[in-house]
Amino acid sequence: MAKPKTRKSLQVFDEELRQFHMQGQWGVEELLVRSIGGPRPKGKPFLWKWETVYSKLLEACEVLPESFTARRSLLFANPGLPGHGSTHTLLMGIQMIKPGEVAWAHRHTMAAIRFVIQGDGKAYTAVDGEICPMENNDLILTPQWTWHDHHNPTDKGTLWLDALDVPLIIGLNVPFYEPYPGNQVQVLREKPGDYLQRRTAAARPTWEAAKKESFPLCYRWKDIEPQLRALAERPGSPYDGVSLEYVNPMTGGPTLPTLSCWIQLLKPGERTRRHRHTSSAMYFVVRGQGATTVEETSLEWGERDSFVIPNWAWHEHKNRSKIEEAILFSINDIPVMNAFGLYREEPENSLHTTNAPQVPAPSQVNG
Ligand code: 1HN
Repeated sequence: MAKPKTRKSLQVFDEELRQFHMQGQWGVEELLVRSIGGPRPKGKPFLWKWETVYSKLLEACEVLPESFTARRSLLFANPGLPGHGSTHTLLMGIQMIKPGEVAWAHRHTMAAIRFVIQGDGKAYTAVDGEICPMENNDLILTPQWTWHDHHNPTDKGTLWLDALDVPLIIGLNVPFYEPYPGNQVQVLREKPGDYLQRRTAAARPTWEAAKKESFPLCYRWKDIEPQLRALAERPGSPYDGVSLEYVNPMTGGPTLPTLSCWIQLLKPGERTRRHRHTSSAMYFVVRGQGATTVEETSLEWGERDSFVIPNWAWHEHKNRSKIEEAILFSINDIPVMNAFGLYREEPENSLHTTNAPQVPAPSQVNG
């Protein structure tokens, strides 16, 4: 008599598949089920106090007396993403170069922005040979694969915020890096702003191929601040106050293909409405005092503090002053989300109005 055939258990079968470097979809299903209602925020809400950052920067000047190819930038490591970045796509830090110092040129596929914290307009970053003077609150772009070095010919330390798309580029496994030949300073153009002005203004040379995204654009605070002020009395966004996105004039889009920069003003006493979105952001407090509540964590901020809002985390901002406005600079990965149709935003309380099935209650039907 033939022995009854015993059915192989799923567990044994899964193990067999593993030996052949295969996996059943049912193993992935769990991941999908966990995503009902959206992703879990990646990383933790966290705040870095300026006092600590600045004192560590001064120490870094002693323990790393010369920077050359490496940068004296203290990076914000999200406590929920060890070794990965400030958010899952962005890396932010504060850099300092000492009087007389030059950080030699290099280039990489990571794109960067600099937001100046302490600069008198004589220190500068050079991008593809273009001299970009650094003055307080100026924004300078270092698009991917452009040569860049930093120069401080003044007698005071120069400080700025670095923000890059490092975790995204590493995640996509497309990092390329090159030090400038001979580990040197790049050949600089003579007149600051000249090259840029002739190529990004209303007319450009016809004998050069038109470029779009790799210009070392500089956004001067003296131009941005009046724009922000001019809109200060408007209601702005209920979620972000009077918030402006820096525009790349060559594309009409965000500053860079992978990251966007915002400047936002919160009126005295203003409290924004809670929402969440699939993009993540890093913030730097330009002016003012307040709190940003991210999920259950209240991040109490003051001037020059930095903080992180992980993606898909509920958050709201509050300006704690009844008299002074607050100004926040931030970077986000919205362009990446938009590029793939993955940007989603959810305002508080919308779950009940948009996602839930609209079934009228029996009393409503009858009455
Ligand atoms: C970088 O190249 C700079 O050039 C600053 O100033 C910070 C952080 C990670 C990777 C590259 C710079 C950086 C960086």
